[in-house]
Amino acid sequence: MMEKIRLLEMKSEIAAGTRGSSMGIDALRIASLNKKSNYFLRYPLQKIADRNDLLWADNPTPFGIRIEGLVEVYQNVCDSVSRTLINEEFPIVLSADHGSAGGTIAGIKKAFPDKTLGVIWIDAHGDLHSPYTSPTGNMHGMPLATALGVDNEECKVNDVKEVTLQKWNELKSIGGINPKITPDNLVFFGVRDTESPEDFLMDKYGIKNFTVAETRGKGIEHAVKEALSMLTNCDILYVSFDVDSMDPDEVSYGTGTPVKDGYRPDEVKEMIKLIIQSKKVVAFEIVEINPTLDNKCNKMAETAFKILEETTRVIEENK
Ligand code: 5AB
Ligand code: MN
Ligand code: MN
Ligand code: MN
Repeated sequence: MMEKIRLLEMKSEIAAGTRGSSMGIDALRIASLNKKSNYFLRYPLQKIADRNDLLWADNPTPFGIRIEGLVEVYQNVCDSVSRTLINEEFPIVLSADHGSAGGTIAGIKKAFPDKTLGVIWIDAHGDLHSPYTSPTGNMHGMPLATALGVDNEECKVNDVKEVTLQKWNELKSIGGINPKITPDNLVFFGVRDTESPEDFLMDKYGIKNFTVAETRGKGIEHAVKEALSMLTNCDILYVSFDVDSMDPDEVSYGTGTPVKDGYRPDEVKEMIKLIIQSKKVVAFEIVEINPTLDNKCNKMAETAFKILEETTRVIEENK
């Protein structure tokens, strides 16, 4: 059966500390124009409302910057993702920063409340912070903690205002189910830049991270097989692809938080393809493309577009 695909465009960049990722989706569009495939005409595309107006407002919540806007963003993403899934379409979420991905997870869980959801998070970062532990207050470092429903108060370093905690609790409860995933159903690929509160959680819950070296040492196929075998109890999977998982030299630093020693584009492309071939993936997301930081014109988006196109092809042929 051919899977019906729906593109969801989420330009929210309020959760990042660096400006410009809202232009990432248009950068993908520009990259697609160099191809004959008419990617952006082939699939229905739905724009999801953001709160980027808050970028020009005062920020009253230092350890959860613009968190009140992110609550709305989560709700909007959750609604669109769940509606797409209930209509038996496959959502490909094109997002600016990674902050909204907790809303994607909320939407999947809302659509499939009785299914066990597994998450494969391809990223240089753990994105496991809470307002108590974040070194920056940037919400794109926190989406997985909202999905896991963890506050990590044991590792508290910040004195967080009551209003921030209220909004944090709202974030965790979007979609009506909290927690949405359990730590044993989360697998990382490429995480190499974490802070100690995140390391604490990864140790405490034994969250598996396939490092770049381990992935290469075992071979992509073997590593993916192992990851999938850790997720056999999951009925459905979500793949979240943060482009900073790739090596900045390969993608010309076109992302807000680059970290050296990442994957090559062909490695992530292969990895995502093999994961999708498990036939359990119900949603895919790509995030954090920032053309304003790209030091080689639009190379990041061009690279990301090739991965997106191939991933879409595999989704279509595999369902
Ligand atoms: B991304 C950092 N851990 O919390 C923080 O790009 C970086 O979505 C977070 O993975 C990076 O600010 C978030 C230092
Ligand atoms: Mn991320
Ligand atoms: Mn990242
Ligand atoms: Mn990033």
